[in-house]
This record gives sequence, structure tokens and C-alpha cells, in this order.
Amino acid sequence: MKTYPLYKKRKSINLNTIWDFKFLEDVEFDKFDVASVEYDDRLPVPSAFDAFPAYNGKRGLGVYRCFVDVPPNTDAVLKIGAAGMYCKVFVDNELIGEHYSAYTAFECKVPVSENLTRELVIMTCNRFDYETYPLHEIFFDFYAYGGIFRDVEIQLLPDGELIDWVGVDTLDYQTGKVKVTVKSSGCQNLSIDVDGQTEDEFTDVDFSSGQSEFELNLKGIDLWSPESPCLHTLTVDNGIDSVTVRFGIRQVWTEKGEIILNGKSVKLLGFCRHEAHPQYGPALPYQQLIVDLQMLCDMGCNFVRGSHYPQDPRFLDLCDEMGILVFEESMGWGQKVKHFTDPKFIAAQLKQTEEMIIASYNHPSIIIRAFLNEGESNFEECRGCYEALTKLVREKDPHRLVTYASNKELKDRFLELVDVVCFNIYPAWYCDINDENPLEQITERITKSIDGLKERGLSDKPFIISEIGAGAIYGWRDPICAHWSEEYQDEYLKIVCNEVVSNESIAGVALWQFCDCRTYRGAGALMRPRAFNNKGIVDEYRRPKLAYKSVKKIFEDFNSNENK
Ligand code: ADA
Repeated sequence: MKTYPLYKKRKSINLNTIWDFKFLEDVEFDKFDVASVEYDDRLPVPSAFDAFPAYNGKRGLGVYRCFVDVPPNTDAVLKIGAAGMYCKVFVDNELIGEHYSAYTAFECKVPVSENLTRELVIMTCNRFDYETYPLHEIFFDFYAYGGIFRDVEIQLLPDGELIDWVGVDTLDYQTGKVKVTVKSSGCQNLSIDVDGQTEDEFTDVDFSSGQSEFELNLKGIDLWSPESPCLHTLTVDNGIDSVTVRFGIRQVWTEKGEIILNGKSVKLLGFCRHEAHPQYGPALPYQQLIVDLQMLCDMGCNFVRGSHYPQDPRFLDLCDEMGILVFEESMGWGQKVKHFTDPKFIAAQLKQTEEMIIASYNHPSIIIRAFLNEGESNFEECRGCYEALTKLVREKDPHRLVTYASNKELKDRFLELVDVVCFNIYPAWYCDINDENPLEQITERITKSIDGLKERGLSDKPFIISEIGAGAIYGWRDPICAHWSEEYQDEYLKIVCNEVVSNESIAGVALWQFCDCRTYRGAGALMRPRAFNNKGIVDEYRRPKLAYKSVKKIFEDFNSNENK
């Protein structure tokens, strides 16, 4: 199972297999001596090591090792889909890379050797340590696992100029005009194929600046949309190396408070989703990704927010295929002024966000790029970081919408920076103990946000409710419809969804959340029964709660009225 891009001229060695494993509870990350490890276990890759019974709940170093035959004297690159929370990579006891972002892909050059068999070690660490890894802290409301979460492979590189990256942007969906950006070096002849047919050939292309751009007019080509997710492939070949990407022809922009996709207004209806399962942590099997998407489609959703980090590339490929629109965000959760004024934190944010953009550039399903979920955007001191991230996204990916999910509502100072205003709100859930009928607050609170945005002169920007929801413990039914009962969540989501589909000032909703997921194990769990965030519409094993059918009915009725 391969995700795009494909490198058809590179031989690939798939390392998704069983590796040797050692858990080191007491060794410090910087004092790790790769040569001294005595492996005493075997674990599959990909995996979250602390999702296995032997290591449940433990924090320390999770060291994975395998032996791999790489033809002697051959250039090769090691590609790691994701390793959390952070890691170091060794080949034959030599450090070849380190990476500090749990959900973005990275690669390391494998040093050339005369030996055939190479020893590959990936040392992951799941200890909270702000100095080493400022992106994930213990106060985040989702469990931080360790391990090699996504695919690992070695690619053998051909001799000569390599094609490093290809990006395709739709410039005009009506004429099929696209821009192809190719990153490479040197000077080369190139051919570009679309859907297996030669589209164009270019001689002596100058890559002295590291990249070149080409425009193609793909007249009559099918468009991509949620209703008709037509995909195409594009291959750039220089005779030595080739890269095949998959893309869709679609443009997204905003107009008078609406999100427009290929000229048509679209209301986003969906859920926030963590990559989570009690048995696998964030290293989900392919079947699970399909089940999650099938359930979203079954409920009539056209939208998913990947909270709060980039989702698995296989999931994004499936969203492309199934026509689900994606809000992709880099890792962030409730950071404070002290973070936004720390240059190390800002640098880590910029790096992971750029990695996310490069990796998922060609997915037509991704229409929104985001960062910094619920940061302290109500403080002026944080402006620099918000501006830097907005600028980065616009520079690296000018054809998508930029935003961040704010819980500061109208106190937020940076809403003017973004294309879409996104509020996370929990009326009638986090509310006063004296509120007898909290459900009545929902519509009122949404209206207040919309009116406030209007007063602030922001009603031209689409407004999305990027989180809203109520907890329900699977199987707990209660005739008085108390907090935590399935009945309360059902009543709650009915009000929310009816408001969203009928209110023209709401461009979309990402209900919180798709599935229950593990979170705080300590005192934080006082707010989180079972140590899970229980606001899923399905529980952690994807068993639907009462509200599932209600949401499905409201979304489906809306969809069928739209299609009339
Ligand atoms: C926040 C946050 C979510 C989750 C949610 C909740 O809005 O963004 O990750 O913690 O609250 O359940 O309260």
C-alpha cells in the first residue's frame, strides 16, 4: 500500500515489518548509547509502543532496530512517515538524523557503505520535555504516544539528477490551467505526463535556483468536487528519476462570507477527528481509516478537521478519493503567551507547519490550512507568531484558505489575518452549575458570535464553528437527560446541527468530535471520565451513540434539499 507521491524509477525497500525493540525507562534522550542496547522484544512497524500491554502508560525511550540489505556503494534515502514524540535515527551506530515533530514525515540520507547488511535503529522518546520538544505538553487534551507511527521505507537513488518534489496548483478550473512546480538541481530535459499521456516536453530546464515552474492547459479535464471526486496523475520524468503525484482540478476561495469551490458555495458539515484507537494509539491500520471515513460519509458529512495535527497520508488519499473536504492543522493546543514569545517554540511551529504543507500539497481534499488550536490569541504579545505562521502558509501554499481555531471568540485579536473565522465554543457543556436548562444557550451563543463578527466588520469572512459538542458515555442512558448521558448529547447535537444547516451565516461546522479518545491519565481526568474525551459521536471502538442517527438525518436532509 503506497501513498502518493510515487517514485517509479527508485527501488524501494519496505520496512513495515517486525523490528527488534527495547524499552529504556531510565536512559536520558541525550545520553542514549545506540551500541549498548540489548533488545529483548519484537514490535511491528508502524506502531505506538505504549499502546502495547507491556508498555501501556510508560514514558521513556522506545528503541526499534532492524537489519536491511542495501546494495553496497549505492545512494539511498530513508523515509519515515512519522515518529513520535521525537526521535534519533542511526545507521550502523552512526547518527544520521533527528526529528522533533510527531506527525510529519521526514527523511535521512543513508551513508554509502561497502557492506550489504545495514543496522538501522530508530530511537523514539515519549517523555514530555519542553526544552527538547516544545510542540506537545502534558496539559494537552489528548494522549501523547511514542513509537514509529507511519510507514518506513528505504529508496535506492538512481545516479544523476533527482527530482525532489512536484506540486500541482489549479490556476483556472474553467480552462484546466495548472501550474506544475518541480524541485530539482542542475540542468535537465523533462517530460510531463498527465494520466499516462505525454502532455509536454521541456529541454535544458534550468534548476539553478532549485526549482522551475511550468504551465499546462488541461482542456476538458474532469473537475474534483465532493460530489464527483475525479483524480488525475501527473508524472515528471527526467530520464533518470520520476515522480508521480495525484491531483484534482479545483479552486477554493471565499466570497461574501461563503466558501466557494469551483464557483459553487459549499457548506462544510463534519467532525473533528483524532487519529486514535485504544489498541493502536495513533498508528491506525488501514481498515480503521476506511471505517472512519465510511462512517463520516454515512452521516452525510463532506468535511473533516484533522485535530490537532496532520493526519495519516493514507487517510488524506482516501479523503481525495471519497470527496471529503479537509481542514488540516499543525500541532498546537492551548499555548500561552510564554510560548508565543519563545523563539524556540516559534521556530518549531514554523518548521512543522512547513513540513505539513510540503507533504500534503497535492491533496485536492485539503481546502484549509491551520495552526495553533486555541492559542492565547487574545494577547497582543502573541501577534508575531500568528503573523509569521499566516505568512508562511500564504507563501508556501497560496491557493488554500488560512485559519486557526480560536476559543477566544470576539476577544481574539488576530481574526483580521485569516481567510476564515473559526470558533471553538462549548455552550451548554462548560456552563454554570446553576443553569437549569443549559440547552437553551446554544443558539443564543452562536447568534452572539455571528452578530459580534458583523459589528467588527468581519462578516465577509466565512464563519465556521470549528468545535462544538457534549460528552456522552457510551451506553449510559438517562431519562432526565443529564450531562454525560447519550440523551443529552443527542439533544445537544440536534440543536447545533439544525442551527448550522438553517443559518446562512454559518459556513460550516466541525462537531467535536468523531470518536472518543484517550487523554489525561492524572488529575486532568477529573473532567474526563474513564480518562477519555467522551465527546465522540462514536466511542473509541466506533460504536455509534444515540446522536449518530440524529446528526445523520439532519445532514442527509440538508444534502437532499441542496441537490434538488
Ligand atoms: C478544546 C480543544 C479540544 C478538546 C475540547 C474539549 O476546544 O480544542 O481538543 O479539548 O476543547 O473537549 O473540551
